[in-house]
Amino acid sequence: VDMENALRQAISKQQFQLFYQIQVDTQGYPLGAEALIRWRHDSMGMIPPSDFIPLAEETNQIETIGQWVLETACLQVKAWADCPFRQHLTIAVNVSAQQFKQHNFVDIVQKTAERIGIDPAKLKLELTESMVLINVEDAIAKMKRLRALGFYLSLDDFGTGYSSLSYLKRLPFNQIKIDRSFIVSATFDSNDAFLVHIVISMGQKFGMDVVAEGVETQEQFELLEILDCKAFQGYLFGKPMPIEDFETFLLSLP
Ligand code: G
Ligand code: G
Ligand code: MN
Ligand code: NA
Repeated sequence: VDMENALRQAISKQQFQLFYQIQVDTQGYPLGAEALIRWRHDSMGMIPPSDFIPLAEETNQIETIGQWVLETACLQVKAWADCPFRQHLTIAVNVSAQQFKQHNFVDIVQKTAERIGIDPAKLKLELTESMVLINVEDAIAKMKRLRALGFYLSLDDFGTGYSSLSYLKRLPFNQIKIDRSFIVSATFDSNDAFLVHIVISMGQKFGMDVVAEGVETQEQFELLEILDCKAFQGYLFGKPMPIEDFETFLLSLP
């Protein structure tokens, strides 16, 4: 199969779909969702992003796909903003390195949000450390502009990269997402529990929100609460799901 061409047709064939995974506070109230792309291929069925995002990057399709994700997420933010009880919900989108390095990335995001008419604070852009470190000065400049426009910046997969601490205080993130590898081990490895504790305190000191990713068990959730974590994401609260299911799911929450 010619995956590259199949991918090129995926938007016009309406084969992409965003799945939404809930983020909650300590009380279980919904804060928002992370949008995670899925590709429904004609014959191959559902293809996970790990299997096509790298191909999209290699074949210069990620900007187009990233734009589709951004638009779709903004339209959903807008739909919730117009709906009682849903107005506060945010959506986090994953930005790829190639998208972020575009010279006009900030303009693209700003124009899209403005055209659709959303509050930029409701759109969380998830960046990773590695993509920021490709060109730190350029990244900081873009991040400052995005912050000045009111967008919310999250540092995804925190703890998996290298030079975290020295850069972190220079990078204007609103939020740190603690990588799920630390959450998995925190309940049985006291060193990892301590690392999680340090990241949470550091976030508090720097005025950043902290969200724990990949929370799967009640035990992990309780430990994170003791460590003063205020926001949570993971299978314990909900798996990524299509918007229709997500809307139904929201009705079952406090
Ligand atoms: O559920 P999950 O299999 O969705 O996601 C796997 C990986 O794919 C994660 O690292 C996630 O950040 C990435 N990913 C999911 N959706 C998107 C997207 O819309 N754009 C980009 N660039 N990456 C995504
Ligand atoms: O890399 P990023 O954090 O953007 O991607 C999130 C990935 O983690 C997605 O593939 C998503 O489906 C997955 N995920 C979300 N919650 C859980 C969880 O509780 N456990 C596991 N194993 N994976 C999760
Ligand atoms: Mn993410
Ligand atoms: Na992550």
